[in-house]
Amino acid sequence: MAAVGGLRRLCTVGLGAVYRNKTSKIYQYRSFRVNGVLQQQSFDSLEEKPQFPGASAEFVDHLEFIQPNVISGIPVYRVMDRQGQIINPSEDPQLSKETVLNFYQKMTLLNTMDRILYESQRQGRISFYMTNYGEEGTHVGSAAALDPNDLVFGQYREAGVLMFRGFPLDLFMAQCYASADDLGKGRQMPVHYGCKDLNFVTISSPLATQIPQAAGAAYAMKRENANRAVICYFGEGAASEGDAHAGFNFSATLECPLIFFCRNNGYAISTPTNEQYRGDGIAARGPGYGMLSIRVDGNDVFAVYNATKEARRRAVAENQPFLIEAMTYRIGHHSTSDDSSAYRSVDEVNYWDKQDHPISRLRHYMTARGWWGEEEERAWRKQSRKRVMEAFEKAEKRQKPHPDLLFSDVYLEMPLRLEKQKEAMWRHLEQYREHYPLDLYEK
Ligand SMILES: Cc1ncc(C[n+]2csc(CCOP(=O)(O)OP(=O)(O)O)c2C)c(N)n1
Ligand SMILES: [Mg+2]
Repeated sequence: MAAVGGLRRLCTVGLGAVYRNKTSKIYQYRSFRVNGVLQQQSFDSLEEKPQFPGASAEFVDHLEFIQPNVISGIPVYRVMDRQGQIINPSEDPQLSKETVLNFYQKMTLLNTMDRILYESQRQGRISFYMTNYGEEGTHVGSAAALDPNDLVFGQYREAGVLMFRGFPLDLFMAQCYASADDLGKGRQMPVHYGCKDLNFVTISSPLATQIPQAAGAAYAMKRENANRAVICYFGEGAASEGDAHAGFNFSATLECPLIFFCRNNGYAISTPTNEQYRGDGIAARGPGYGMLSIRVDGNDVFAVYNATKEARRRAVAENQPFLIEAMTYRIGHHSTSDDSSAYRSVDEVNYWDKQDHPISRLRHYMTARGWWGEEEERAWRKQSRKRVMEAFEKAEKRQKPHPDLLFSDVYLEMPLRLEKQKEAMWRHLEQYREHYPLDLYEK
């Protein structure tokens, strides 16, 4: 309770303004927000009260440093226990059978796609891959709570969000295989998806760059009065970047309809959270920025759904950012360039894989209602694998994009230096033709 009280106090910090009335007496009005509602308080400047414009506070006459653990032990909101039972019926989102089956099918389809693309990389068919194992609940729960018009900024481990929005398997495969069907025309590394029609901004690997970009986009939406929100996903490691601070602070001060969604999966490549930060995770930082914040169990798809839905509703209604820290676990290696057995134990990974997995939790929920059984599971696994394999075979056989596309889409009119580089590329390809499988590329 003490922590919650502390949070509330910190959330109400605001700015002061000075006015002079007819009798030339100085009055101060301090503005602050309580649960998003603007309040004003006046006081006489001659009183022994702090009047600094940068903080609302009282004077004290004893020296005391604020303990870093003032905000600690932020609770983890959940709806289901590990056996998929609803803990508090009033928190049950009461989604229809059809909706819940769709959640489950998207989570497992993502899992199947991950397995096949991961294996493809191991076989040398694609250059790189990143799996989403263990984080399926954070993707589907949050994506389902948004409006399709809301704009998504991802980090790179949010393929399930794009899948939930309807990005077809063919296009996932086309991107990873850099085929001629890829929306990015084969110019990005695998998993750097983007889709304008689905309001999903193309992934860029430099960590945290999406955070200030999301703040800017949300500010534009607010100014347009567009009734849209932005959601910005990032890892707990990316939250250590300076860009994260810039994005948090801009969105709070400019009061932007933005949901910051941190996937705290325990690791940033080989850096565990206990080396990544001090303090109580990422949610604890929200009050420092004047942001409403919550920590949720990211392996509970309903908790993620409820938290995102409410944050989305209020972000748009009240024009303010929200911070959601979804606690989860990265079951896979960081990427195909990583071997996580070098820095964590098999037992640790097994715990999350076997005992606290978002997919099995949702399955328990469905089984208890008689919505899903062994037979459905077997049929769905077979069908989803077949769909993924078909898309994979199609992408592998498809030609690569025309080499000229290396040079397009950056400038409206191609600068002379790029023209020259393009000519040099073709001269090189002509001269060393036997070394380049040009027949694999579109003409
Ligand atoms: C600016 C920058 N620094 C370093 C890297 C290398 N790098 C790629 S992913 C990563 C870890 C990120 O961890 P986290 O944000 O927790 O996301 P997760 O991979 O756990 O989903 C690092 C250090 C990078 N891409 N960009
Ligand atoms: Mg991480």
